[in-house]
Amino acid sequence: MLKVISFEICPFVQRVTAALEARNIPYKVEYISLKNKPQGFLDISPNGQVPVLLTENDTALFESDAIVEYIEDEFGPLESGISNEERAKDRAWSYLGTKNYLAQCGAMSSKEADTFKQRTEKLRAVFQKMEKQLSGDTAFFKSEQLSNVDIAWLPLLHRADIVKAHSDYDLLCCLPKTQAWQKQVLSTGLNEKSVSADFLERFKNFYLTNTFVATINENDEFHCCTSECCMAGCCTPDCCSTEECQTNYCIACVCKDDCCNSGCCDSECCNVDKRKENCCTPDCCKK
Ligand SMILES: N[C@@H](CCC(=O)N[C@@H](CS)C(=O)NCC(=O)O)C(=O)O
Repeated sequence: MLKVISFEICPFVQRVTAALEARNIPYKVEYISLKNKPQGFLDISPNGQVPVLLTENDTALFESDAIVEYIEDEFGPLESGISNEERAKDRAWSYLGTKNYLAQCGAMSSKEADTFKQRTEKLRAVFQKMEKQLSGDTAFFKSEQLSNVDIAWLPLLHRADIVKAHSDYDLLCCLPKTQAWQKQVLSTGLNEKSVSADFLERFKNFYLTNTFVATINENDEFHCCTSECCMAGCCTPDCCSTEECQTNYCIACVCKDDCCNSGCCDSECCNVDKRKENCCTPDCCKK
């Protein structure tokens, strides 16, 4: 049987186990300590990192990208009839997610507000790209069928969900299509099937204890504006009081244009497209 050498809260491992779970492929898991790596592990893992997949032939595969591609080659794709171009695009969107696993770990581990802010702004910029890419008309990334991209982003979406449930911080604030996608991906149950039974406890001990994110409360600037205007991806005049503009993600994080960074929008920002992307509404616009 396949064996995954693992560390309980590693997102790269979770991507691999989710790819196996999505195909119903049986596997065993061996957990190791990353602080005290066993020599047997170091002998088969050239980068000294998990995941390592031991195949049926006892061949050790490392690097999660390569392992996931092996799983697809060996056990078949999640979707059939994918062209080479589409596969390349899917890989690129997958990599955009996986290259940000460590950014999310870093943001969640931040001890200070400033560090947290810098790190989450970078991470949110990636989620904003996803928000533009999602059509909003399909359950999963491209269609009604789960794809490699959904699996690659699952660890990010899963962790964002746990953080939101246990602190007052929503990484996906004001990103309604990404939120809907998160819900669909998590509704598959793959998030829970792909981690250990004590994952939540370990995750909370590591990321939600003595970290800045754990201290966020409903009154501070990191709290998401959950009013309907914000959830619609655009703010109404009610949201756009100067104070709201400065303190809510509703404005602060969604608007990236110079005109918007001033806290409110000028008339040039207020064409229909910009309004969809940003928080500009005619009523909040100053000439
Ligand atoms: N590029 C690697 C990254 C894997 C990785 O960063 N694993 C972490 C745990 S999440 C690790 O093993 N860290 C121990 C170390 O780097 O010494 C992959 O995609 O497999």
